[in-house]
Amino acid sequence: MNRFPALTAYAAILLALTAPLPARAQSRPAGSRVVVAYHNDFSRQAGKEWSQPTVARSPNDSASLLGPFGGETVSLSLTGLGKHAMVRLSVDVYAIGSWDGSAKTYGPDIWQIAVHNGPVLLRTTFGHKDHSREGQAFPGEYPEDQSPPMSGAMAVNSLGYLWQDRPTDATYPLTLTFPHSGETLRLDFSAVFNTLGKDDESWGLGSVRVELLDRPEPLSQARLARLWELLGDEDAGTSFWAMWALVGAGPDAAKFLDGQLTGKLPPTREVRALIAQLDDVEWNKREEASKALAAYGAVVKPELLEAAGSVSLEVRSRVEELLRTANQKSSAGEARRLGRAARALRLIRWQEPPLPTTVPATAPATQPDREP
Ligand SMILES: [Ca+2]
Repeated sequence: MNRFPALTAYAAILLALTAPLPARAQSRPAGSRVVVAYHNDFSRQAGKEWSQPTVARSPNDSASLLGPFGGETVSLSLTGLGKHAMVRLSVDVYAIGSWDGSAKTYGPDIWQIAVHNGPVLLRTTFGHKDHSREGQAFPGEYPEDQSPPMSGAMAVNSLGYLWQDRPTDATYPLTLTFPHSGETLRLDFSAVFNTLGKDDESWGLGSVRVELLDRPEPLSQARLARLWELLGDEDAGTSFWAMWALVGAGPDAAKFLDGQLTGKLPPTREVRALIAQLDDVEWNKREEASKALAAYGAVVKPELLEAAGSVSLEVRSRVEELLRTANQKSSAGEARRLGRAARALRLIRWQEPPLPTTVPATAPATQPDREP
């Protein structure tokens, strides 16, 4: 079983980030001021901060959870947050039942966290080893990343949920730190399953903690450079957690990434215009936009991920194909690095330009709604 590879990678990165500092850097200010804005392990109840405050005990009575939920959106709304620069979200996700990962048959089974009216923080798939021979996107993002089923799981079959009389659950711990300074925060957790029966897959949250940090995590130039290397790591989880370490470093990391990506990023407005053109009434125009986006390669992944939840089946179908093939323009490691770097930049700067309303993860695109 692949229980710990992503955790190991994440631990290695954390270790690298917390290793003793050279003497010159030790004069920097002490750690961030951290305020716990919200914490619930659901052992008692969930309040009106949740759009669906349903709590349960796991069948073997080993854990409490918010849920279980199906293919729906569940929101956490926090208000009166006070002054802060960053939010650190820690959550244990329970994937319950026959999750099929990124499989084309019975899948993909997609799970997502988004900031309402803000960025998609994570759009991934989970797969149970008994159901997902094609693997899953976690620890990474769907559809570009691929890892063995249950990669990054902290525990497997520990909750007592059964699917056709066999134990079928996995627990995924997540910690994501991102810039946020508003008085209110709404997080949308959602899933979309490709499923035959409504009880095939479900999900729950085992623990949710939201902390407010007064500043980003400072990183030395040497550590920024090391994370730049790790962004292109062949292990999807290592690359994924390196991206999140950069996002947690905020403006310093953005400045560093700007330097690395000079001349490589097309104007966002142009990319968004091309994505809008993917839904043109004329097939020729849609094809033209697909080809232009494909030519940019991995650096347009942030915009493609934003469009992956589009209401248009045609756009979703074309975007998923572009995300799948975005790595072909350059070597896999370089493409992964560029895609992650562009995405880190977008996540760091999401509060600067207004973003369109985030839509929940939508049903997977299987058939275009218009024929050529
Ligand atoms: Ca499924």
